[in-house]
Amino acid sequence: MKIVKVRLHPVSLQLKQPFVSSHETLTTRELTVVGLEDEIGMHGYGELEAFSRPFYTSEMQVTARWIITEVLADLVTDREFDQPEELYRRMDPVKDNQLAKAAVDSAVWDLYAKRQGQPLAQVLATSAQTTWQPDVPVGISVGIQSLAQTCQSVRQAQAANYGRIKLKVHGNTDLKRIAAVRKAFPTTKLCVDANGSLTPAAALATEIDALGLTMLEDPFARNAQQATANLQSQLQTDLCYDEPIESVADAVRAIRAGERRIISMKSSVLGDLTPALQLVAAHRTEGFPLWCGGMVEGGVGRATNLALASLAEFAFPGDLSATDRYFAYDYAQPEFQLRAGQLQVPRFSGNGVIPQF
Ligand code: OSB
Ligand code: MG
Repeated sequence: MKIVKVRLHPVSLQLKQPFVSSHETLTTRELTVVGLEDEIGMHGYGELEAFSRPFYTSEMQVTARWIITEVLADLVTDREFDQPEELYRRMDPVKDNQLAKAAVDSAVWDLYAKRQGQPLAQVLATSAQTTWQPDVPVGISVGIQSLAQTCQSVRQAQAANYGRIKLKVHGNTDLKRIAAVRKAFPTTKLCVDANGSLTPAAALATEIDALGLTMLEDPFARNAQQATANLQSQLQTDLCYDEPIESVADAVRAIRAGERRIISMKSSVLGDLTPALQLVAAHRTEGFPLWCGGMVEGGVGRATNLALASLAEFAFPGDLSATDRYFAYDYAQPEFQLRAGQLQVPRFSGNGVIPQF
């Protein structure tokens, strides 16, 4: 098969409520859908997950769109290929720019699955020699807000049967808010994501352990590897890396160095499904627990992530909440609805959603 045309479709989704992390406040999710057309007129779609500003990653929507139209499109067009991996190798000469590559790669996988008449989840499971489940337990990420609002969000998440509740935190002093949430919900399983906002301090490990968390994601800035390894060695609580994992090698190195015990995989940050499957393979040999992170995706990105998170290797529910947790309206149909804490992998071929532009 071969790609004959690459198209970019910018979309903008209004968040129902601002989503606050220690990096930025999101009120609008600007996205780009990459549409590929092949030689027999079939289409594949992938989502560009960069944000509008370079606070979470150095890539932004505007820079990544440029990389795709001016560089990547040419590399993948009019080249015969049998497997997505072959086309992915065509992008190797381009340094970094993983989110841009990921948008193209996930569109290639969608197209490849459609050509086979199979759901993306099935095609990924075959490629990774594993199994997938049609109903995937999912978790919710709760942004930074007041204590009362946080408690209300936890209550709502429990009522909706989310399988994992993750609270964003900003800085050491904000851990007091988490301690108060813990007091209000003594037995609820809670995770915390600091997005690198904590600073090493004498009593930090004790304070964190007292919260009784399932895991703490990204305590320190991403280059603070030694501080993270020291913290992990003092903690009962498992640390999880999200932001420092930009490659399979990063994950394996950090596990072996004892910096953390759990990996949150963002397939778009890795460069998408081709490297994501390599991380699944690394998980098998290294044995670290793996789960699927989120980037406040629109419909196509959510569908891609859900296919990945449906693989048997994912140990915890991913940050893959229902469409209506963030958006009143999504550009892709069908939207994802939560049933008993699970999202259903669409039964159609490819990633299973149809974007409407
Ligand atoms: O750090 O996991 C993160 C959202 C945007 C950028 C980074 C992160 C997040 C989330 C939300 O935590 C995940 C989601 O629900 O998509
Ligand atoms: Mg995170």
